[in-house]
Amino acid sequence: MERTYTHEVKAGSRCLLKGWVAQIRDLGGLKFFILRDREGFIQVTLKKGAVPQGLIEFVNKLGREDCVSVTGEAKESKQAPNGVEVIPEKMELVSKARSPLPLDFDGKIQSGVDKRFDYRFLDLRNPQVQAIFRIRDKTLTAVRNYFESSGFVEVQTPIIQAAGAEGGATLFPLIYYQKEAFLRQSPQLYKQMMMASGLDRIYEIGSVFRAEKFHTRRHVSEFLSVDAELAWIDSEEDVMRVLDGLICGVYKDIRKACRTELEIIGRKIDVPEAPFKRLAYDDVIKLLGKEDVKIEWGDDLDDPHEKKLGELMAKKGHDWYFITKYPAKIKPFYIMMDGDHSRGIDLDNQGLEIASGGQREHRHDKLVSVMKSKGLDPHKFEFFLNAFLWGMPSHGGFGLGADRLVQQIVGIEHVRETILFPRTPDKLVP
Ligand code: AMO
Repeated sequence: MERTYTHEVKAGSRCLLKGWVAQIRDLGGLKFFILRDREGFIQVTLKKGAVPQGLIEFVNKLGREDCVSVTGEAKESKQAPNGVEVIPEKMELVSKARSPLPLDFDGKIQSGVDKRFDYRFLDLRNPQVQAIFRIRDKTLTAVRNYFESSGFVEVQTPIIQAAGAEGGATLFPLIYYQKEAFLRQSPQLYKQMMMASGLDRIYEIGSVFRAEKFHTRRHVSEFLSVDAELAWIDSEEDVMRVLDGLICGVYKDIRKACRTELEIIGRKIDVPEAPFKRLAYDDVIKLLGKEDVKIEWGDDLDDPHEKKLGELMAKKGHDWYFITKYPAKIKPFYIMMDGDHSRGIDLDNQGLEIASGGQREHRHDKLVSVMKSKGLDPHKFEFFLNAFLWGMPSHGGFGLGADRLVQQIVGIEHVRETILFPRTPDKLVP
């Protein structure tokens, strides 16, 4: 007989269930336990005299979180949680669980964060925690659907790299056959090189690494980056249009595909309306200047600035907004500069940066001079600069933090909750 999941059980039919013992109750002549599987819960009922004595003895020895398989007949029941109960004919112990459990994962998501991550496999038995990862899965499917339907080609570029693109401070070094190498901070240089290949529109979904020194609700040391790059663009507006479409597409798909999961975590989401507000950096400074957060023209936006801006934008009805025309001095060398300003953009949602990108500098000589002005040695980037020598189209793109996107969709305080085994400055195991 094929396995039946709990949500497939119908009164009047036979079933084979496999799962964990979530609860046991003994009312003397009546014993029952709740079996939990990936899809939910079901009650297994044993009435003395109505089922073989061997099965009663089997249940007497059961403990919480034992793995069992149950073959039986499903019957309608007013008392059972879903209106159905299973009367067992055969039961097998697949594995015994130790007692006591090191973690109580029943009910609401518990505090005791360290313990939860130490025993993440148990933490995930909480349906609310599991729902986050189902939503994460569907988010990535939605991201792929958007790109595939918009003419993007998925690529994979190296994780082990000889040079970083996002500054030396957050590089993780490693030894690569007696040479120094690094874990990538971003596929930046490789995705740009692809623009000289003729593939025109590419995307990559992959892990990137940052040796972040601080502990915040939005930083981890390893995160999943959704990177896109498109050629023959007129300006950064073409990049923002892709982000408009991507975010709306994801929210639309999630609303449809994750009804149950959103209900489990008690979350309601609306599909945002595009195009999102474009707000120039200079206007951000003017807006924040009237508030009690200290910032001057040329400063990057830190957590308190982003939060405050999020509040101000929410009042104006904008949950999603772009910050455009950043100062040249705070944007990396690969962004196209426009005098004191740049064509770099960020996309924020309710005070949290979700994506960053812009139009790139595609003119070789200009690129080399910006590199030098930012104190970089162009010789170290020869492999990258070569791609600009034999016909490089105008191009632009973005990197989007997939974990932060899931964080916003599920509405959870800390980004690490969206990662199975998060890496932070003090978390390397498990
Ligand atoms: P940036 O460094 O802004 O840009 O990163 C892109 C996006 O990645 C997410 N992010 C993080 N998420 C979790 N933990 C972190 N430590 C972390 N750091 C960044 C954010 C951010 O917006 N190469 C450029 C992108 C480009 O221009 O195409 C880059 O990596 O959501």
